Amino acid sequence: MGNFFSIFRNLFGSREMRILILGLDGAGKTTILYKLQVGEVVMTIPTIGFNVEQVVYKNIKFQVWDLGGQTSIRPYWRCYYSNTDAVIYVVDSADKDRMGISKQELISMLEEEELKTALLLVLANKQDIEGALKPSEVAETLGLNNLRNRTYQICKTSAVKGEGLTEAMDWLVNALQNVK
Ligand SMILES: Nc1nc2c(ncn2[C@@H]2O[C@H](COP(=O)(O)OP(=O)(O)OP(=O)(O)O)[C@@H](O)[C@H]2O)c(=O)[nH]1
Ligand SMILES: [Mg+2]
Repeated sequence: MGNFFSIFRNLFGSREMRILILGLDGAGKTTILYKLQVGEVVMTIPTIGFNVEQVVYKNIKFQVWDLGGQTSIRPYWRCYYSNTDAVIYVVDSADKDRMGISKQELISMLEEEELKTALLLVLANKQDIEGALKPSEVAETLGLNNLRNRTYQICKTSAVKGEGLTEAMDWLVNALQNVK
């Protein structure tokens, strides 16, 4: 029966994709979520716990989980890993001091068994800030070149200006369709 239903679901493409948005506090996760959902920049406060919203993009339904990134909240990220199709990992490209911590959190997340097949979209966010690291520099600092057995992409974004999000989501939609 399970198989029958999954074939059915795939045929109609109606399964919601489960996406996690992760990254350090202040990276811009909640801003990105609402920019995707309502197309507007919403005033945010630090997320204590999580926000979950449905986002429809190119006829695909995404259930997007935006988890708070503060140090005390990060240990709870793993409670949300099961059945995740993709992780959007958001980096504040201007926060050079914490790039190392961001890398550590990314690596320990990717080591989790439950995320073994999840796609990875890294957003080098806050590109509008002068002196922000370029996407290639963010990729290098995070060690993305060393990733093995992982479908990933890095995209530059400015959530407040709404730049780069379409390109990033297009990559995600394509990549998700390819693994179906
Ligand atoms: N300049 C600039 N500021 C941004 C950008 N994206 C988000 N911000 C600002 O960064 C601050 C933090 O954004 P949030 O979206 O709340 O960050 P968060 O990742 O959800 O943080 P936590 O909920 O604490 O984990 C807010 O003041 C945003 O307006 C961007 O692309 N450029
Ligand atoms: Mg938030």
